[in-house]
Amino acid sequence: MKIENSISYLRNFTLSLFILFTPYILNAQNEEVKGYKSTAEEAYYLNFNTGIVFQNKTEAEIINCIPAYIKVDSSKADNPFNSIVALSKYEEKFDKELTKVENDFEHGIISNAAYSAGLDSLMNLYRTATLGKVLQRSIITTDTNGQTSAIVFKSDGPEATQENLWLALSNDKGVNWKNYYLGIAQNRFFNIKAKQKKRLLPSPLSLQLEAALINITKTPRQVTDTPSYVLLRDNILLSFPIKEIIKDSDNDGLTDIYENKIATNPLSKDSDMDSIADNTDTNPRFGNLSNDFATLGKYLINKIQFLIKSGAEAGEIASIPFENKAFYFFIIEDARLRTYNLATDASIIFTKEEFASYALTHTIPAELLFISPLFPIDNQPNFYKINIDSSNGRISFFVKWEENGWYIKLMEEI
Ligand SMILES: [Ca+2]
Ligand SMILES: [Ca+2]
Ligand SMILES: [Ca+2]
Repeated sequence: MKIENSISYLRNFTLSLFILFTPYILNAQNEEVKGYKSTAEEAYYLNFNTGIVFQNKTEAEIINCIPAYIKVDSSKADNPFNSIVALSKYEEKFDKELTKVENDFEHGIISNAAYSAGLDSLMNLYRTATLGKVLQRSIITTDTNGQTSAIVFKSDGPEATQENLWLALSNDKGVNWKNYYLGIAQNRFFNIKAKQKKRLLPSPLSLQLEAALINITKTPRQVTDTPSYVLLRDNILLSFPIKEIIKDSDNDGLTDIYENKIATNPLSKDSDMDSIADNTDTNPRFGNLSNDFATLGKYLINKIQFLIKSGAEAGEIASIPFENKAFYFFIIEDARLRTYNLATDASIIFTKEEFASYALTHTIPAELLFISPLFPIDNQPNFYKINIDSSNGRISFFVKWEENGWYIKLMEEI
């Protein structure tokens, strides 16, 4: 059993949000649903596109998404493309141990019980072994040059196509570490090679990574599948000046690169001017208001985040962790629902138009969630339908404003 199979095995304990959604959506057309028609909803879906068209880009469009602080040099690399599922040095380490345990079992060297215990212990190590504070299995490459130590690693998302790349940086040879977002994601659209031939820190002032430019043509539906891709350009060397990676122009605790990713203002400590600084604001783009519609928005987002978490696949829905905080991206059509304030996880909210423009210069997640306008139900005052659309289907809520607040009914039991 190869390690990626074992990893898949672990992940298979959980189902993604979308797999959870799908069967219920298919059964959703019950009698009650058919009774509530909305001409506004029908009109909306005449032109609706989930936006997943953003997923595939031409080479020129991909190059347009490469941040300016990254220098791309094709002349200095000589590290042929292998595969996007090639194992890193650290993954290989776990794989080797696993092969040994399997081999010992097959040859009768260890008992059934010892085999199970061996697997458990390896899986536990795989889940927990760290270097600095970084999970070993997430590490792509490491280096030390002078007093500077660096670890480049993938954020701990489960889907191979959505792993944002981070730098753990130490200025005292590995005693203290701080994490910085590198502004790119593994395999979208760079494949950072699992085996780097060149050193990560050619000097204490800059990083370099050997990569290939690829385009994912099909994201896996099942965790056991590997994505399909096309190789656009091999042997590129990416260089990053460290001073650009750590730059925080407005001194709000979020780097310029990170603010670019979450679409906040890198030159303002408080992008939406609601008196909550960007680094603590759980809704840094649309203010935080307390009103009836914000309450409804909050309920819907909480519900979605609960579903994400109960599926234990956080990260699938465009989350990017910042230290201990996850940001989730949502496209919310109804302006009244955008101003909610969550206690814990943060939301990066876009209008559909903003997101279309963002997608031209950023890599975006394979899965997106669109929260529809509140569609008035024909002939019934204060009664609405609202839908959450993704590439895999739609989940709907009935929403009614009553004397004491919102009456909300999930059309599907999940
Ligand atoms: Ca900042
Ligand atoms: Ca800012
Ligand atoms: Ca704010």
